[in-house]
Amino acid sequence: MNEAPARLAERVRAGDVRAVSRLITLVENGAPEGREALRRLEATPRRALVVGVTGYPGAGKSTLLDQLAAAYRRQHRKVGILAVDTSSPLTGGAILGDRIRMQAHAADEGVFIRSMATRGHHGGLARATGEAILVLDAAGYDPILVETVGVGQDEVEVRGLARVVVAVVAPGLGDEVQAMKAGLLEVADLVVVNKADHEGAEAAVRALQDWVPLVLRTVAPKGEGLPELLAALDARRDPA
Ligand SMILES: Nc1nc2c(ncn2[C@@H]2O[C@H](COP(=O)(O)OP(=O)(O)OP(=O)(O)O)[C@@H](O)[C@H]2O)c(=O)[nH]1
Ligand SMILES: [Mg+2]
Repeated sequence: MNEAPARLAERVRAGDVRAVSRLITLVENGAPEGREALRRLEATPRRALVVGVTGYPGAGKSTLLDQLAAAYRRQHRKVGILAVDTSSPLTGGAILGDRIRMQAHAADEGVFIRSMATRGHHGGLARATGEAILVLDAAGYDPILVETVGVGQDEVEVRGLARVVVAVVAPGLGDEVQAMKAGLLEVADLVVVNKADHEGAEAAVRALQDWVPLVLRTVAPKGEGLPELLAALDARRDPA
């Protein structure tokens, strides 16, 4: 009987960052010992608030995640961030970009950041990301923030994984309202009109209010609107 998976699971449960990282890699690669360690974690109660953040490229998802992570750190919570990259031509640069923008948290042991490439496999987001969420949850990360680009199936799959889904749009990125009618709005619990410092933000908010119960405005780099977003997310936590 191989004891390595049991030990790995134990280290994950103890919050060992390297074990978390290693297990996610094993699971991504479909390694049997990864599956075995994961199986041992499945009985761990799921506690984390899982937040899906989706929206079109460049809307400001990563900037917003960065601000959310900073705010949660001030509350002394361990934050997990999964940036899902579908490696489509549209999002090919996402991994590097996310890493660079997240460097502020690189030295912080309380923030775990991982880019996940689903490499275009159908359903890949749900499988690999769902398993990574389980690992982070078992290791005590709460909240777990998952960034996906809302240009395909990803936002639908993230709906199945997240307790709350935030759709991020920006005014002036084209016909975002029409585009959102096509799918993003169906999966979103709330919509954030980011880049509210840009022209057209007010009109975007008004148009969206007809479609979703909650529309917030943010200027992510300045942290404007962040307290309202944090409150909206907290309201969706399960009662303890
Ligand atoms: N003026 C303004 N710029 C912003 C705002 N939020 C983000 N940006 C800028 O918009 C650009 C894109 O922001 P990101 O956070 O990378 O957007 P993203 O949605 O994560 O992009 P992808 O991951 O590539 O889809 C960056 O240059 C940000 O600095 C905002 O509220 N106002
Ligand atoms: Mg991004």
